[in-house]
Amino acid sequence: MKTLSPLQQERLKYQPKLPESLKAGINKLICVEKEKTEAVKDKEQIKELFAKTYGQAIVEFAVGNEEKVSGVKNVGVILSGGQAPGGHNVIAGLYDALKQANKENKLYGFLGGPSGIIDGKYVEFDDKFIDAYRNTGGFDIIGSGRTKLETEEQFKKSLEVCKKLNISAVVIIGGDDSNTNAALLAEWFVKHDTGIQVIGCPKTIDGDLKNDQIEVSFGFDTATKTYAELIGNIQRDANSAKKYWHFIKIMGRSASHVAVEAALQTQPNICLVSEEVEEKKMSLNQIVEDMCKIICKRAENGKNFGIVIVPEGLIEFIPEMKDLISSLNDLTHELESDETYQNVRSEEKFKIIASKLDENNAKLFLSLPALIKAQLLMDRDPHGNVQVSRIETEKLLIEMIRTRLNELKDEGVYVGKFSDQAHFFGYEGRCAFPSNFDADYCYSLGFNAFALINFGLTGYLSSVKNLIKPAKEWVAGGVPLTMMMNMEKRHGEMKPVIQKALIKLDGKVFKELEAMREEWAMNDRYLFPGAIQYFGPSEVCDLTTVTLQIEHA
Ligand code: FBP
Repeated sequence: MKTLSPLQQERLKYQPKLPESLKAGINKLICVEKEKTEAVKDKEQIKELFAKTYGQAIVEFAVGNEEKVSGVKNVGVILSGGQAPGGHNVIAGLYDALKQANKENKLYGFLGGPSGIIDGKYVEFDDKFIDAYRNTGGFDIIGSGRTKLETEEQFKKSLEVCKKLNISAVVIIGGDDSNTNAALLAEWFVKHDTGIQVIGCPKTIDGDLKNDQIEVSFGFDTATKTYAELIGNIQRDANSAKKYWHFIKIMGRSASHVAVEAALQTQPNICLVSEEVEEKKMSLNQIVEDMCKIICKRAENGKNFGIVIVPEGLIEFIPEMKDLISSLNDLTHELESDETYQNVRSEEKFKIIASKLDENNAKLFLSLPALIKAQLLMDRDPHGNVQVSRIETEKLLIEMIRTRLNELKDEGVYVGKFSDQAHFFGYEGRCAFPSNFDADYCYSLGFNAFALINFGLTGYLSSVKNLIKPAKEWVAGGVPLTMMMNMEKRHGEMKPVIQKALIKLDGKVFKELEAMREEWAMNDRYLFPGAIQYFGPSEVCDLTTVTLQIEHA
């Protein structure tokens, strides 16, 4: 029996590229302080909550003249939140830098996400352990979890575990919520004089952890290329059979970056953008009406097929739905311990919920198909987010469109035949082998995280910039986590959190999509990107996403 596929064997040999500065060696680096920072919003509140770590300077690494000697350090690492291709390489980069700095250094991996540090569940890495995971997808090396680190008790337990293992720094690899955890833990460790540092690494396929300093989160490149391959294949099928409208929901919990990037790579007939829906205050009916117009026009031209991309987070951006979901968040939290509610059947639950909503929300809630009502009431994640990956927005749209097209048919406006196929691309892309870009980027982020630790920094996010250039020209450094924070309502309370980066409607990426939409809708301009290439010419294997190219051209 084989234990590794041929591609697995070949990928293990891939040598990730590092920026010039990091390549020079961990003990040769010098740390250059750049400008001091402020929180993006709610400055005074964030400053008060993060009195010890607020306002630090951005840093960049350069190569110095001398080789320094690094003291012995034990570090712990946590994978947090949803899987993203390249997580294993972050750990590999961190491990290699730590061993390069001092062979006596140790790296511990906390098991199952942030709960691992609280419960003291860990492994110690060695060369053999790490080597088996180089350039592989997934987070199975130590597992992941979504535990929110925020209580005094959790912090105290984490401290005990760190003391036991003599750990002086913790690296949290995660998205916006997980790096909010990192910021809180960093602050607590400084406030309690523990001497333990905390560094974050920007992970999430969603691409919404970005700003002037963080050009992209890791995993976005691989996931979008994987979805683009699948969409391209479906486009070929649609164009061959010419009989189905394919509705493809694409993962990305909040912002539409993944959907937009996948659309730029494939040029479908319709790509909804959640941020636009919110900005234009579009109702569900309006969205359906706009889509029906395109479906009718294509039918007039004899085209009863097409491709629609639906961002996973759409439902939360439709103003009326956003309001409803926000009320449902509070209500489901309130009813969590209500045994009568918990034990009744769905239909009864719907009635109880409707009786507690205001008139408009109750009307909207009751008008939704039972499937969607039930999905809207499912458990929130530990951060209070509704689990949009489990809401079948694509099916809701299909159902509403079918009803509307029947009406339009009766009025003689629609002359076609509507047959649909619903798809959800999410888990297909989250654990793919990291692309060359993600393999290099992640390895650099991990290596760089140790550089930040070695300079005694805490409350920083590992940052590698200049990403549309070849890896050797990338710029390594760190960005204070408090710089990205603002106050938001979670579980009914205002909390400090890292602000999500949404699609900017006046930004270059959206403008590019907007300019081409009409053409894509009527004249099929499908692109077929094919599979991610790991070996071969650089123009095919080392391409960055279209988003990065447009944003940083
Ligand atoms: P992160 O923000 O943790 O990176 O989440 C990414 C993500 O893949 C989202 O796109 C998706 O909505 C969510 O995780 C699904 O998570 P889960 O599989 O835990 O339900």
